[in-house]
Amino acid sequence: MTDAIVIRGGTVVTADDERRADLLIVGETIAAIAEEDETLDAPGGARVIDASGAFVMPGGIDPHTHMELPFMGTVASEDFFTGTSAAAAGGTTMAIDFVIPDPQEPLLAAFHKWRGWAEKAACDYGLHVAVTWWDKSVHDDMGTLTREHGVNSFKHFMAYKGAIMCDDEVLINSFRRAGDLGALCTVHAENGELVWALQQAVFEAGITGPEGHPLSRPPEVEGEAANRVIRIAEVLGVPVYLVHTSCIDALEAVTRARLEGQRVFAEVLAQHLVIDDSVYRDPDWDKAAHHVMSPPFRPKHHQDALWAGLQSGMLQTTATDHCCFCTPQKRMGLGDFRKIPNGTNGIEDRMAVLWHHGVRTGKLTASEFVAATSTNAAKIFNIYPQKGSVRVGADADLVIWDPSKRRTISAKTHNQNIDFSIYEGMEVIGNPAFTLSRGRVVYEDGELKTTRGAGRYVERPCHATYWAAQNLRNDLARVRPVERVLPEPEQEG
Ligand code: URQ
Ligand code: ZN
Ligand code: ZN
Repeated sequence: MTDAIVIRGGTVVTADDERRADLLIVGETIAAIAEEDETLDAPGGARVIDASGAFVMPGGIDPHTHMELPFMGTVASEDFFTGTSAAAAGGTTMAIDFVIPDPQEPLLAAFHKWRGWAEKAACDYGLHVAVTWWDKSVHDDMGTLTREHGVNSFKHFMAYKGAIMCDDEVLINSFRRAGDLGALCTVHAENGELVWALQQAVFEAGITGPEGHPLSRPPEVEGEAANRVIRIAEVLGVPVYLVHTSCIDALEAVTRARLEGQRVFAEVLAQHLVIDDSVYRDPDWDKAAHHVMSPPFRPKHHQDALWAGLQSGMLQTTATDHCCFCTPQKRMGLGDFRKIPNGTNGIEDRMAVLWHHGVRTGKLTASEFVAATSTNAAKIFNIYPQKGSVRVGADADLVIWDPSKRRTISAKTHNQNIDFSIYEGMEVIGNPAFTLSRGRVVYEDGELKTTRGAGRYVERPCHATYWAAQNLRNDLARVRPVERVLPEPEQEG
């Protein structure tokens, strides 16, 4: 059996447990998982991979990437092939990217455009679709996308005024529609009107360099939007997922809602856990501009809260928001920080950064690491256990993780198509030895073995619409009767 692989001697780690077990992969799926002390025989012709001393985990799922995104007058330098290849080098075997229609661009047309770009992917991918405007056609396209194209999540940008920003009316229309369809609403929560006003004020005060970027988007701007969108979702009785939760202000809004039983999910980016806002004070304009992304890097004390959010389960997923703009592109903002394309790298480094700073420090167990880098995203976006699990019958998307393998992150050696790294010089201990995508070895001992176009689009079915109904019932039961502040009407004489 030449399409069989036996992974021998490893410790299988899932979001639930860890145990010594051999695996047999036949074709694209996991065919057998041995008992603890059982040695799996390798069928004739099968390849045997020695995983002794290593962990065998579900391949990472990065629920937030932007390959070849047209944005701020340019196009992200990482495309679907190079980006999903770099992902594989870092142990990630699936990315969920974003279709972002221009305002007035039909959602379905944008979806098909992105599908064309993504054909070159090396590993599997999904597509969230952004709702950037509203009319009856958007309402209808959302139905078609859920029924016929395996889209179960719709993105909303509360920032980027004058471009893709949604006002409350669009949020409400879209959230109600998504709730009826059983689809999940995801949100970039920053108050775009405040950002716009602060950008003008900072620029007019003569601050034109990258240091102006964080001044125009303080944590309060994210906290306000996070709270507002969570409240909108609560009243409408729909679940909501906050992407790139970067600060205490937003985390507090998420925590309050979750403690009240509201169905709120939240994501944190690996970079927000380990990089702080001192990067914007780098005297080298380029280095400071490399870190211009939104929400911006925050003062260091926010990191402790974000790690606690992961540990407590208030933050369920980790992502990268991988959106690459090379230095010449960043220099479009020379003299005006408002024009620096927003975005950074990260898809190749997320898992090693989380392992080194999370598992090796004792903040996260290996199982919690698997939950945060793969399984939770698979469950929230409804592709579990096909993805995000180590189970018989699941896709053989796996990473064989060597906890002792050292790497110093550098743009000189990374596989990402970008001329810098926000993690430049960071040593990480714990890296992939092998990565498998649907049963094929795509990364092995430092060498990429990806094939252009081998990745597949993963359809993501909607959750049962009970989410909407259940939430509405919950909320109606929980809505506190408004105290009658008006005097009782005069009793009819
Ligand atoms: O906002 C996003 O998520 C996209 C446009 C990537 N850029 C960024 O700065 N996060
Ligand atoms: Zn965003
Ligand atoms: Zn993004």
